[in-house]
Amino acid sequence: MDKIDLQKLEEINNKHAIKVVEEAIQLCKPTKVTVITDSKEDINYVRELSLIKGEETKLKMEGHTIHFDGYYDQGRDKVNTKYLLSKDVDWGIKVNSIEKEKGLKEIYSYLDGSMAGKEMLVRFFSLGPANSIFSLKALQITDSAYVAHSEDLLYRQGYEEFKKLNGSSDFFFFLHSAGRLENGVSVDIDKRRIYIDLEENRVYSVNNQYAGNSLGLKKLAFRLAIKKANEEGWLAEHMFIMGVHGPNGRITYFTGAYPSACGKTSTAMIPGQTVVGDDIAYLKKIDGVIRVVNMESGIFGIIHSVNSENDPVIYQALTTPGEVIFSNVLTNNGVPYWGGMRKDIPDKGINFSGEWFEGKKDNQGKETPCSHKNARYTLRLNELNNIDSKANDPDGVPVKAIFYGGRDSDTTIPIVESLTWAHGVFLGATVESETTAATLGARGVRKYNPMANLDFISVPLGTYIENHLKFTKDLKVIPKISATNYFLKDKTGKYLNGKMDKRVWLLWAEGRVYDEYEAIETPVGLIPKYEDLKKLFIRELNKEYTRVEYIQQFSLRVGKYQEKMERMSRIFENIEMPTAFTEELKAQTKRLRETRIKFVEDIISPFQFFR
Ligand code: SPV
Ligand code: MN
Repeated sequence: MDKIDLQKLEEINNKHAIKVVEEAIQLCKPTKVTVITDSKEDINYVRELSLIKGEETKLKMEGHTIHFDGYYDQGRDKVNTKYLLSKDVDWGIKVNSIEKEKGLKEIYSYLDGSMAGKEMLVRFFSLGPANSIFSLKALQITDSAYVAHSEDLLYRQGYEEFKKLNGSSDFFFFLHSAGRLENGVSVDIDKRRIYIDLEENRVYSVNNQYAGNSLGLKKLAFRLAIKKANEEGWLAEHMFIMGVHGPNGRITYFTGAYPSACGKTSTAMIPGQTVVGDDIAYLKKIDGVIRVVNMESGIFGIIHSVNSENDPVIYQALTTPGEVIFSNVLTNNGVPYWGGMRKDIPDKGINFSGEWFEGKKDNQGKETPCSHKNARYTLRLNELNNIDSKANDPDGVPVKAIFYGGRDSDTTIPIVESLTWAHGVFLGATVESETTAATLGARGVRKYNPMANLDFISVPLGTYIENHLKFTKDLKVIPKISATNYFLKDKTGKYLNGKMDKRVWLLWAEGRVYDEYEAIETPVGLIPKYEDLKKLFIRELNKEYTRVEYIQQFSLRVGKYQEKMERMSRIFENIEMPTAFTEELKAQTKRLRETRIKFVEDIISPFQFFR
């Protein structure tokens, strides 16, 4: 490390931070170490370095670049992401772990000398707005300029914030090496490891580049934050945050949790509303009100199907000058293309598989698409014309409503408001979703995913749910919770709802916060009345919403719900859960059974509940 970098490091005046940097240098043996502050020059240096090293390439449009991850490194690696645990734990959910000493030995062996001939970047970030009681600090060390650059778009600078730690060790630490590279891509994928040390608030990641694996601040910091939140009585959630714009200029803040690739970003981007965040939220109780901040400041979003009609705001940002990193899409002549963009796609170019041409097959004989299903864009929220004016407010925004949803083709109705907070927690805790391309492995398999957070929960499930249940204690305003499902299909496999219908569900729930709409009580919760939806569909989407559509979408599929409760009973049978949760499961099951006896039919029209 040269003098200037050393001075930058020493200026933060934190012996713990200096120690971890020293240890990382000894282990990874970089040729050069560069410390990045919050200055424009330093941030620009990272941006340029990524181009010089070829991790990113310039596209035609000003500020746009493209990055490729390895062919086998296109999603989160759940198999090789493990907790380092010194003793066995029973969290009630499957915990992927490795004995700590053994795991450390293994990952140290992969990290040993991993940066020989390379440059180590040392970066400081703030998870949450500056000068905020919500925010945590994070130190990222990486040999990937792409990783450091992405984090610069996605997170807030923290070099100055680190100085405010006053020497404390209360920060997260992430050490990443992309490992051996060929054509700018990690090659030792069989040695890809992501090991999380909850005791030390540290994560080691090696031999990978896909952001969900490599960027410490994304899902790895999230796991550390969940543990911290549970210990301290706040919530770290896989949630968007948005301002829903109701009548007369009223803005009501919502959060919503959805599994990866199940409509979280597209909900936050619904036209006419404003976005605070699209992935990770920190919620705290302040003066009897739940307030929330986006711990990020950018979006790492799925690009598939982003087009001017489905996602006009993002599409605009992706097709105009501004700082954007495209990853794993197709390029031809410096122009990016992706599946579902509704533009003519050239029949050849470069994509995540290398030289691509239409009809190219992988080694299993399957056709390689022009862009990967999990191809992404990375940009700062302030590139978007719908950013909420309070997106960076250190006090956060007040939460009035919460959505939970999964990808469910045959059971849950498009929107249902919970009967109580505890019932809402139950709805969130029993989310099921069909798997997607956001993680490696099979797609379309129904999986239980509590609060859309199964992959990230880092404490016993019972403790995690208890933390939600007791969150309303001493609250002046209790947010309304609703469960949504955007993926309901008819018998022929056709989706029953359009992508923009979310806008109606949001506005209905917004009105419900102020008791402006009546609701129909059903055994699974409170549902909208046809007349209210009809008006909202006309007002918001200029669409005629028919009674037939309403009946198709909002009929209670009692038999299917009962099957779901049977699956839940089996799951929770062996998990230690809070009594209030178990009571909700029992009560839900009983209400469904009674309904079945009373109505006999398997599918009950919403009009039958309304009299
Ligand atoms: C998700 O998969 O939930 C994401 C992208 O937000 S990743 O960074 O891969 O986690
Ligand atoms: Mn996510």
